[in-house]
Amino acid sequence: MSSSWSGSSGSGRLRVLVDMDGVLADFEGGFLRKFRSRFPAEPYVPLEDRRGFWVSAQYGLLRGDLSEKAISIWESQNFFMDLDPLPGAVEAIKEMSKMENTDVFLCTSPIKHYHHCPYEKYAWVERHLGPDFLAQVILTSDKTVVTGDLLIDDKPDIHGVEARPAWEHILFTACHNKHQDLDPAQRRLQSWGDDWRAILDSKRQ
Ligand code: DGP
Ligand code: MG
Repeated sequence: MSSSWSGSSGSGRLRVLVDMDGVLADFEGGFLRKFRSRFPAEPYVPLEDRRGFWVSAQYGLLRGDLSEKAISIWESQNFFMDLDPLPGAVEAIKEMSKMENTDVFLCTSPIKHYHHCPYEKYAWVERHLGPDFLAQVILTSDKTVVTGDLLIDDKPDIHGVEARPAWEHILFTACHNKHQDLDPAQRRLQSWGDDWRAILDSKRQ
């Protein structure tokens, strides 16, 4: 690390913000499994045909009333709690958080139907990452106001009240964004098997 580098925090430490749904937790796989189990007679979108971030929008195009049915899945109790970790996610976050001069926060937007989601996100973190990680959870509907060097997130367009967020957005590849053309400057992390350590190192220069 160069001696002049101070990071977005000004502390010389690298601050990494990591999204949960679609990056640590398999939202798309969990959704499809529960949708098919609750509505076995209804059409569905196989993961390889998913396009666009909003699941409900694509289901609404398939048939108008399917949008509401899709929403009812992630508004149900235990939806967020039951999501499986994505391959390698837990191991990567645990390793990242033990790296020298590195602070890791989980930065996630809860759905507005708040009856289960916020509680279950904390419970998920406790179950899969351990109770010490609970202090690293940031629930926000606007990630642009959170300061960090990197935001690893599967949502292609992240906007909010801060026009120039401090972080560089690393697009985490997901079924809904893998076909999408990016701005040439934007970087992707294809999976947790991809070289996330090199991306972190590139920000320490
Ligand atoms: P994040 O991964 O932090 O960007 O959170 C986005 C949340 O939105 C996540 O819980 C997934 C959820 N989501 C996905 N598709 C839709 C949708 O069509 N409508 C709503 N309300 N939420 C959706
Ligand atoms: Mg996400």
